[in-house]
Amino acid sequence: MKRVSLTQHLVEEQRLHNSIPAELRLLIEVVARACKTISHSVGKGALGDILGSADTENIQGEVQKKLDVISNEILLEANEWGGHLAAMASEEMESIHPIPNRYPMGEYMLLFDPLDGSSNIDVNVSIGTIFSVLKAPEGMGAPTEADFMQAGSMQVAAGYAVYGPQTMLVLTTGNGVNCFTLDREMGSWVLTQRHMMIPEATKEFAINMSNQRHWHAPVQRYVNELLAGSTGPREKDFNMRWIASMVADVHRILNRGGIFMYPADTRDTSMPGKLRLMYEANPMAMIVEQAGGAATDGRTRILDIAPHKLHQRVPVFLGSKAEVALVTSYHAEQC
Ligand code: AHM
Ligand code: MG
Repeated sequence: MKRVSLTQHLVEEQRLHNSIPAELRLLIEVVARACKTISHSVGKGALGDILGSADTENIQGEVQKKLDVISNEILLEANEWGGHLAAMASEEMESIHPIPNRYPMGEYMLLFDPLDGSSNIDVNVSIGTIFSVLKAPEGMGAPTEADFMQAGSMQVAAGYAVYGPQTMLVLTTGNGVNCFTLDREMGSWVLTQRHMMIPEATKEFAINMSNQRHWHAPVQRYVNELLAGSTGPREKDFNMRWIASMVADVHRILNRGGIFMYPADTRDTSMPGKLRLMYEANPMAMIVEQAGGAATDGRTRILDIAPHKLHQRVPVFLGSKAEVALVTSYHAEQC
């Protein structure tokens, strides 16, 4: 197999589509380098003293794991000095992180969930990093949270790294989705899947079934039909998988087809769903759409949602197009 590195791939994409300005390419490479460092820490586990809680809480009131904090620091430090960014925002930080004055300010803004699937860290199950890149608004002064309030359709790049049996980087800059595997000996990202496309026909779904009694009627209806199997309205048996790490669940769906759901439920109307629009839903929605799939919040295309705050949560339905369309149509019938 001819090895194509991440750098070579980005340079070739730039030539082909003229869609990756040099600044953006460098920014993506810095993020990828940070993911390599995170992967190294993840791989050390107890030997690197990175397991367990950090005795701090994030803005959502969730207890932070040591690795949440370490990964956040790695991404901040790697991206501060390159001159490509105006500001960053992270699931683990209350407010935005403008680039310090000692460094030049660039024209992009980076958002990330540094370590997704935190509950899996201490049990050696796949976790990941999710990121999204926005353009800073024209003529922007000192960056504010308002500058980040752009719909997901404005993203210029999105990706995730999955730290599993292999470390992989899945990336889109708006011209399809490509996957790179980390060559641990060489320390380089090697292109291993070109133009990933989500299979249309599916027999798999991913949802946390323990919340079933709290779901709203459209989700109850959709999942009940899946569970009814070959004698039900769908006339086939479906299988269920839930890794509790969005990165790993979405990665499986990108490869095998299926639908991932984290719906809102009846418990708390002020917290619609668990996942965050800016750090999780938007980048994953861009990747999934670029791979021929779909992503909605049950009613609206995720990439069309106008954000109103940095840490906003949304219900998420994403994956194979026809499945997302069906569960979305059940929500529409409900009104
Ligand atoms: P995190 O960013 O704090 O790790 O939370 C997000 C994760 C997702 O990766 C995953 O899909 C979901 O939370 C799992 O939730 P649950 O514990 O309800 O199964
Ligand atoms: Mg997360």
